[in-house]
Amino acid sequence: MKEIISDFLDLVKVRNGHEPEFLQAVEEVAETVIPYIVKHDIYYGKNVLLRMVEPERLVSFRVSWVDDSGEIQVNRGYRIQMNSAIGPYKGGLRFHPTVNASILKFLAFEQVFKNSLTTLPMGGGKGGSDFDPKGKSDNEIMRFCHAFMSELFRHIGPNTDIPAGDIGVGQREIGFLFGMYRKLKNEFTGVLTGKGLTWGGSLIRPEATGYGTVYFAENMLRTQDDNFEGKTVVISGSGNVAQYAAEKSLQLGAKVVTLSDSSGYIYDSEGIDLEKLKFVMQLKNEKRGRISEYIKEYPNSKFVKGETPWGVVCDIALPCATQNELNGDDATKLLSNGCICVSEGANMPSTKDAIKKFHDAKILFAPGKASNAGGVATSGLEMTQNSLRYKWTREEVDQKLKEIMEEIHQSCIEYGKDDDGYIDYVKGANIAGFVKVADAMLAQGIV
Ligand code: NDP
Ligand code: 2IT
Repeated sequence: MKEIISDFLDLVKVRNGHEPEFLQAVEEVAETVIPYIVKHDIYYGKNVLLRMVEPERLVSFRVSWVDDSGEIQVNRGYRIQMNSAIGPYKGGLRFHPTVNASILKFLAFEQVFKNSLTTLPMGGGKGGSDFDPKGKSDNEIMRFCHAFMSELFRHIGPNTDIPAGDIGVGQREIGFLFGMYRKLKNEFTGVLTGKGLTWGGSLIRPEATGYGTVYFAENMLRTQDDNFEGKTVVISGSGNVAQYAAEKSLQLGAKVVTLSDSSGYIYDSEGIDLEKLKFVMQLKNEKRGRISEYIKEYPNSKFVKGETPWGVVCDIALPCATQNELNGDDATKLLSNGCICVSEGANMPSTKDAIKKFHDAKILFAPGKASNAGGVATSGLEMTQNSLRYKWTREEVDQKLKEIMEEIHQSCIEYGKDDDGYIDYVKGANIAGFVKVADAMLAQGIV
C-alpha cells in the first residue's frame, strides 16, 4: 500500500513539485483515500484521484488599479476551478500578499471534499489575489475589487462558479465585487455569496463558519458524553471565523481566553466575555485595528508578541487564522496541557506532524474540511434562497446549519471509525468527501 501511495505522490510531484501547500493537502488525502480505492473495485484502476488533483481550469489574470496617490499598481488575480462533477464551482476569494497558485490549489482541492461533505450540490473552487488590503483606504479597496471583477466576471456565473469571502474578503469586498459584476452583466443574480442582507444575503452566513466549527466540536464531544459547559477555549485569529467561534463557545458556557492576529496573541485569564468580544468585533471589523489594542481597553490581559496561543492551558483549541499555524511542537504543548479537542476553523491550520500527534494521543481532532464546512454550507443555503427568491429566518438557517454539521459528523463516523472505536475524522472526511465526487465523475464518463 505504501508503494502505491508513494508512486501516486511521485506523479503529483512531477507536475506540482514547486507547490508545497498543494502537495501537503494532496498527501493527506492520498494516504487515507488510496487504501479505500484499492479495496473497492468500482474506483480501482480508474485514476479518479489523479483526475481530481488536476484543476479543471486555472485562470490567472492581471489586475491593474490606481492607488490614492495616483500610482498604478499591478496585482495578480486567480480563479482555480477545481471540480464541478457534483455542482457549479464554489469557494472563497482570498486577498493576502502570500497568495499564489500553490495556496489557492490546496484550498480549491480541500474545497472539493468539503463541499461534497455539506450534502449540498456544490463543486469546488477558490480564487483571490496577492493584493494586501492592510492599510488601504476604502476607495482603494473599491478600485481594486472593481478591477479584479472586471476580469473575473467572464469566468463566473450563478450556474458556473459562485465565489465568496475568505481571508481579506468580507462583506465590504463582496459588495464592491457584486456591484461591478451586476453592472457588467446587467443582471442581478446570486453570483456571489456572503452578500449584504438587503441585496440577497442570508442571515447567519457571517456567523456560519465559526458557529459550525463549534457545532462540529460539540458533536465530537457528545461522543464522549461531554460538552462546552465550563471548558477553557483557546482560539487563534480574530477575523470572521475566530469572532463567531468565540461567540458560540461563550453561548455554550465556555470560557474563551485567547485571540490572535499575525502580530501575536492576547491572553485574558478572566475570559473574553460577550461584551469584550463586541469590542473586538468593532476593533477588527469597523476600525480595522490590531488585536494588541485589546490590552489598552482591558489592562488585566496581556499581549504576547510574535507568538501563537498554543502554549496556553485549555480543554479545547480552535485554530481559526491560517494554514500551518499549529505545528508538531504546538501539538505537544496542547496535549501536555490537557487539551482534549481540536476543531479546525481555518483551512489546514495543523501541520502533518501536529495531526499525527493528535491521532497518536487519540484526542478528538477535526480537519477543517469537515469542521469549517458550515461557512460554505450556509453559502449553499444563500444560493437556494436566491434561486427561490425567498428569505429564511435566522432560526431556520441556524437549524439547517446545525443539521448539516451533524450530518457531516455522521459521515465522518461512517467512514472514519477505527477497529478500536477511535474516530479518525481525517480519514472519515476524506473518504466521505471522495465517494460522492468520485461516483459523479464515474457516472459522467471521462470528460
Ligand atoms: P479574516 O480575514 O476575517 O481573518 C483572518 C485572521 O487570521 C486575522 O486575524 C489574521 O490576522 C489572521 N491571519 C491571517 N494570516 C495569518 C498569518 N499568516 N499568520 C497569523 N495570522 C494570520 O479571515 P477568515 O476569518 O474568514 O478566515 C480565517 C481562516 O478560516 C482561513 O484559513 C480561511 O481559509 C478559513 N475559512 C474561512 C471561511 C469563511 O467563511 N470566511 C470558511 C471556511 C474557512 P492579520 O489581520 O494580522 O492578518
Ligand atoms: O474555505 C471556505 O470554505 C470559504 N472560504 C467559504 C467558501 C464559500 O463559498 O462560502
